[in-house]
Amino acid sequence: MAKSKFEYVRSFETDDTCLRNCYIVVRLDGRNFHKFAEQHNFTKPNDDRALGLMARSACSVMGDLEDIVIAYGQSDEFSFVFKRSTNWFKRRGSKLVTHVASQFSSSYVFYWKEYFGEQPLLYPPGFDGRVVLYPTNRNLKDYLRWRQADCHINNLYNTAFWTLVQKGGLSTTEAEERLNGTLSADKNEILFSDYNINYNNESPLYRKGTTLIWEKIDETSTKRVTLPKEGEKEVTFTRSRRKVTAHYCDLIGDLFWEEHPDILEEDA
Ligand code: DGT
Ligand code: MG
Ligand code: MG
Ligand code: MG
Ligand code: MG
Repeated sequence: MAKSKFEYVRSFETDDTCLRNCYIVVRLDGRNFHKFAEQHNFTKPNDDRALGLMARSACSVMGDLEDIVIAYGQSDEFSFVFKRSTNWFKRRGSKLVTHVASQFSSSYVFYWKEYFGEQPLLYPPGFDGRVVLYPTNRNLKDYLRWRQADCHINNLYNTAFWTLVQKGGLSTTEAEERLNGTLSADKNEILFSDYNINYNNESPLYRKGTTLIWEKIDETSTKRVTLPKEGEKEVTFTRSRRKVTAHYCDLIGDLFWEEHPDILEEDA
């Protein structure tokens, strides 16, 4: 077909191909979730329904989009790591980030009821997305460690803050003043001495965030079959299937990475 005289406008499109050999990370973050959480009565500091829905939506992204090897989420954010050799959408950054963001957002709405029951979704939530490239395994692991350290710092602060308010009867201003200038050890100490809370016993979902990876799951099922000589017989089948599994584990040490050597490819 002949090209129209308007065809030249295509040349205005810019090339956003992600550099080869790099891991492609797409991070989404809920838009104005401070307000969204208030309006939907999220429990403070952590709402199991909200965190569950985030993870469910991330599972949907992993299942529907190819080549995501690991995802990590906390609060209103989720990061998705594409394997470094991915050629999905010819590594075009805009395609990758928009597909992840739209699949995630529509899943968030689609699965809302499974987590919030009859509580209505008051307006359509949105998520921003960005693309970051990491050239080495060390950089990629440090990226995830950075997000998990952020989870830890925020969750320790929020746990101390809301304990002071909910159990200690302090106003939010007083709680803020009480925590001003405190170090991690001080916050642990406040929780332990004044409220008998051992922070390390708080749910790992809150302290570590959610890590999603692909794992081989052996599924056994039994079927009744009719064999020519033996007649009807019960037979057990074992099938190996790839499934997204959730973990609430430490990513900062080396253990997780040693236990899951298949997640990352060798550095070139
Ligand atoms: P943004 O991202 O610049 O559009 O603005 P926000 O408000 O989304 O800010 P951000 O992403 O830095 O902080 C996440 C907010 O989401 C934070 O205000 C607390 C809220 N949030 C996330 N998870 C929970 C939860 O489980 N419970 C409650 N109460 N709030 C949560
Ligand atoms: Mg933000
Ligand atoms: Mg946000
Ligand atoms: Mg956030
Ligand atoms: Mg199209």
